[in-house]
Amino acid sequence: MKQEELINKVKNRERLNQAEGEALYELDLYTLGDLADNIRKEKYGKKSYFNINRHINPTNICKDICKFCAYSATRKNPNQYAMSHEEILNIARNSVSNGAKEVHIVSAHNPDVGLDWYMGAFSKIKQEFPTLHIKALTAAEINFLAEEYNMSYDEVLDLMIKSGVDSMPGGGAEIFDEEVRAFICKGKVTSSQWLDIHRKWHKKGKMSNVTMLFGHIEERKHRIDHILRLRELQDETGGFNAFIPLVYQKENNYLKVKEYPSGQEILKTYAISRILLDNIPHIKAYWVTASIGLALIAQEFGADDLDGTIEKESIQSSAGAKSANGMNIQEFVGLIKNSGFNPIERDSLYNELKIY
Ligand code: V47
Repeated sequence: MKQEELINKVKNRERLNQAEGEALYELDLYTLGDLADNIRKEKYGKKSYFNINRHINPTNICKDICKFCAYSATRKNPNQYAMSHEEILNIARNSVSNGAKEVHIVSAHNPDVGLDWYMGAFSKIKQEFPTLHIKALTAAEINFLAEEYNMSYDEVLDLMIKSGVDSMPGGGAEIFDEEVRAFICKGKVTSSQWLDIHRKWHKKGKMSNVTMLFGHIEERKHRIDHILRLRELQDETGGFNAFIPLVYQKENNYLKVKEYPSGQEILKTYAISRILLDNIPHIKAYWVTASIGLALIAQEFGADDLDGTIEKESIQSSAGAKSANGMNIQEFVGLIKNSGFNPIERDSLYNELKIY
C-alpha cells in the first residue's frame, strides 16, 4: 500500500490491520505525529489528564523471575521486604492527608505471606477510607494467587471486589507475542490468561488499564500484534480505560538488550497506539518510563494522560527510572501548562475533578 493511501485511511478513521500498523512506523515522525494529534484534539482538545495518586509496592519477594525486572529480590537486589498491614495503612493515611485520591498497589508474587495478607490490606484501607480508589493487583498477581491457592480467576476477582478493589492496573501484559514472552518472562501469566482475566473483570462491570513493555528485544511487529489483540478484547468488553506503553528501563536486571529505542521510536509508538486503538479512550504517557521531557512531547503525539504524582515508585526506579520520589503537584501542573496543554485533575475513572 502506498503511504498516501495509508494516510488517507487514517484520516477517514478506517481501521488498520497488522501490516498497515507496521507500515505506520515507516511514515516520517511529523506526518505520523500530526495524524495522532488530530485524533487526540478531536477527543480532548488541549486537555491533559493526571491524577493525585500514590504507588504502593508492599513486597518484592517473588517466585517468578522476569528477565527485565530489577525490583524483585534476587542476587542483584538482595533487600527482601514484605510490609505489614499497619505499614501499608500508614502509607495510605499519609497519602490521603497529602491529597491522594487513588492508591495503586502492585506487589510481587510472594508465596510466603498468604492470601489474607493481599486481600486484608485492601479491606483495611477501604474500611478507613471508603472513597479512596483502590487500583490493585495485576493479572500476573491474580494468576499467581489463583494457582497458589487453588482458586478460579472468578473466585479471586470476586474476593478482590469484596475486599474493596475498585479497578485493576495494566501491569503484567509485557508483550503478548508468545516467543518473546517465553524469553523475557517464562512461567508467569500467559498472554491468553492475561486477556482472559481482564475479560472476566470487565464482565463484572469493572474497569482496568493495560500496559505494553517495549524497547527491549521485541520488534515493531510484536508491538502491533500486542495492540491489535487489545483492540479485539476492547471490542468485546469496552472495559479498558487507558493504554500505557512502558519504555523498558535497562539497569540492574538480566535482560541484555542490543539497542534501546530512540526518542523518535518512542514517540512513534505513542502515535501508532492512538491511531490503532480507536476504542480505548486514553493513551497514557507514563512519565516514569518515558522521562518527563518526552512525556510532555508525547502530548503532541497522541497521548492525553500523564498518570499522576505517584509519591513513591519502586518498580521502574529499581531499573534506572528517575521516579523514586514521585513528582510535586505544583511542578507537574506547571510543566503541563508550560508545554501548552491544560492540566485536568481526574479521578481514576476519568471524571474531571479540577481544571488548573
Ligand atoms: O508489568 C518491570 C513493568 C509494570 C521494568 O495501570 C518495567 O495505570 C520498564 O503496571 N522497565 C508494572 N518497565 C507497572 C504498571 C503500571 C504503571 C503505571 C500505571 C499503570 C496503570 C500500571 O512495570 C510491569 C512491567 O511491565 N516493568 N520492569 C523495567 N525494567
